[in-house]
Amino acid sequence: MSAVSLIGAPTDVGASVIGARLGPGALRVAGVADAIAAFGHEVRDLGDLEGPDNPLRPPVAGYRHLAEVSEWNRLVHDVYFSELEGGHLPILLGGDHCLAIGSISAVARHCRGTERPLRVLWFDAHADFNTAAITPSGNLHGMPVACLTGHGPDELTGLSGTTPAISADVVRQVGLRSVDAGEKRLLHDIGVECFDMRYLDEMGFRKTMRRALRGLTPEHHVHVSLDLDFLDPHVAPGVGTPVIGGPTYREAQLAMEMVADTGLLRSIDIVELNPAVDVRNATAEVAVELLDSLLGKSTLLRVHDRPTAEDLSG
Ligand code: NNH
Ligand code: MN
Ligand code: MN
Ligand code: MN
Repeated sequence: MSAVSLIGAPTDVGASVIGARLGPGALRVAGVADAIAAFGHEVRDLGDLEGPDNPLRPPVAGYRHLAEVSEWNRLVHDVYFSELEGGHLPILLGGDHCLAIGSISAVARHCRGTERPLRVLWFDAHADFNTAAITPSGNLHGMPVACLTGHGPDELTGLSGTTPAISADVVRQVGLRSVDAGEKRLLHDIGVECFDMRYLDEMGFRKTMRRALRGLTPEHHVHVSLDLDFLDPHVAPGVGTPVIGGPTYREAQLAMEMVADTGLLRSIDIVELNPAVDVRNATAEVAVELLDSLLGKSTLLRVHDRPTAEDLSG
């Protein structure tokens, strides 16, 4: 069984609400390492990265804290890449979602080297597809998917060694319900596959996840980027930018269980946890419970087969 590597990145340089810097500590308090060990994995807790402080400055030319965000992402990229190359399953403990530029750039570099096709599953209330020209906030945690697909500053688009790090067709976004106007147009023009809450309401989680997982082969590397504001704020209040109307606890769990069933999950981000606005660490605990499902918690429990086409049509 492969080892799981925990990489703490205690920063909120990509956000304007501060507090995500406390995320790694809260996830450790919620028992993230023991939860992983309970599945029989060796846990390599690499501790917390040390990067620049949050300078709390206004945006410059459309970006807030670009230098600090770049430095944090270089740090994340380097350690994430070396864990992947060592054959381990890295989990980024964020920190805000700008850090997924570093983690997914590392995954892209690793997949290029091993000739594995990549699928990125982006669970989020937001599309994170803003650019300097269209961002309403200048916050880089609203831009990681744009940067990864080549729309952003050179410091961030080139981290994987090739620009773009990934092509838009490897991404599936699930749970969207707050997409800015310019962002919506860009997503549409580029053709990112988005399963927003409207789609989830109409199709349900099972069919939606089957679509999001369609086309996977045994060679695929599946990366999950879990922004905790994906969940409804009644379930996960401890996030900086909550948006009402998100998935229930069980809907989110089913999504994670269906990812686990692929057997292809090889890297994870857990981001946007903000303990400063959480209630009794509940959001950190939910995050650990979602991780349980990603690692296969439901797998041994079923005594019957998975539902067949006939079960589902009836
Ligand atoms: N779309 C907004 C922005 O770009 C909010 C982004 N906030 C997030 N994204 N938490 O996941 O500022
Ligand atoms: Mn190993
Ligand atoms: Mn996000
Ligand atoms: Mn979000």
